Amino acid sequence: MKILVTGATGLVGTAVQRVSKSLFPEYNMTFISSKDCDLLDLERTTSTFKTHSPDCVLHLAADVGGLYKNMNQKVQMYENNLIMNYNVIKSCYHNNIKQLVGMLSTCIFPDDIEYPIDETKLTLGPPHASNDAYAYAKRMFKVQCDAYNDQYNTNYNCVIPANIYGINDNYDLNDAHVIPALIHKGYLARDQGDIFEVLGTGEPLRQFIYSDDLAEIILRLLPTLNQDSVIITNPQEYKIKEAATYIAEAFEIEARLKFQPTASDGQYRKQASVDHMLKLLNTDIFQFTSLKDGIDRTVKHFIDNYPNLRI
Ligand code: NAP
Ligand code: GFB
Repeated sequence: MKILVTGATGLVGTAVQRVSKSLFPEYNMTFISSKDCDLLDLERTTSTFKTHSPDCVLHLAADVGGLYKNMNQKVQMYENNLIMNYNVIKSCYHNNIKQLVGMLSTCIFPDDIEYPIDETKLTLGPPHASNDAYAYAKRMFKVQCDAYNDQYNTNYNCVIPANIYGINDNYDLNDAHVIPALIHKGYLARDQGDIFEVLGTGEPLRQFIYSDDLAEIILRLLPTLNQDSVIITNPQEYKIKEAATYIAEAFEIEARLKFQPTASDGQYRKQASVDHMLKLLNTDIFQFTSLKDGIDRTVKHFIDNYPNLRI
């Protein structure tokens, strides 16, 4: 199976590179980043897909960020993701590529909803205001995939992760997701003897999936994915304060942990069900990396590779 992967240099892209080499040698994988092809350029994207002519495009590339990037850069998050996704779908169809797998996120589901979230609930209401621009761009990806599947009988679908973390993340102090942002802050606090500031109350709940676990599940499901989408995450929920405490312990700065309760908490909860994922995996358990182990591994990689990371 010849698979072309966009977003190769990213958190998930590098995890797919590692995991495919070790666990899925039978897959013929090609990885591209924006240096190989700017997905905002339709002509370039169509010609790149024609050159590789894969059986499947695994579309990981996106303009991605945490709560604060989503609140402060709504225009960029909407336009870049809408255009990239539009170009990828058009280029797949133009080149008669049989399968496309794209990435949504559990944060794009309605905020006011009965938990757990499942794949049928995506359009039951508006997403949380903190990331509505990004969320609607992602929802439009699914609308366009469904339209092609309906009209041209294509096999374009989406996987829907919760919050992902792991090595090679984006650690930008303002734009990153919570775990990489706090790992960067923890590193600086330890070295500069500063307080370790966690924004918000620490009370919101999140499901976190380690990047290599996500990559393994996507690669295991890839050959059987059909037109409906599937939520993929470690189902365990953690308070932000629990994740922050694991990070403080990894840097041995527990005494310096301080919350900034006046800062935004963002969405309080987005608990999603993994029933469909387990059914597709044909199992009732998957051995996920624990949040503590995943954070310890990511902190060690950060310390060993600082500053040659996306900081
Ligand atoms: P990431 O680390 O920020 O990586 C994004 C990738 O997209 C990078 O490799 C980047 O390549 C590429 N990219 C950005 N703009 C591009 C362009 N114009 N043309 C070509 N490539 C471009 O993101 P990630 O965390 O791996 O996310 C992967 C996917 O999972 C995304 O679709 C995201 O929406 C989704 N997702 C992420 C999370 C999360 O918590 N991280 C949660 C749910 C869903 P360059 O480095 O060359 O620019
Ligand atoms: O991962 P995160 O930035 O985004 O997590 P979301 C935000 C939560 O972590 C909020 C707390 O409760 C914040 O108050 N937090 C504490 C921090 N300290 C920090 C910090 O230093 N940086 C950050 N970023 N948060 C995102 C969506 O929502 O979920 C994206 O906006 C994406 O679109 C992602 O889909 C998966 O989990 O709130």
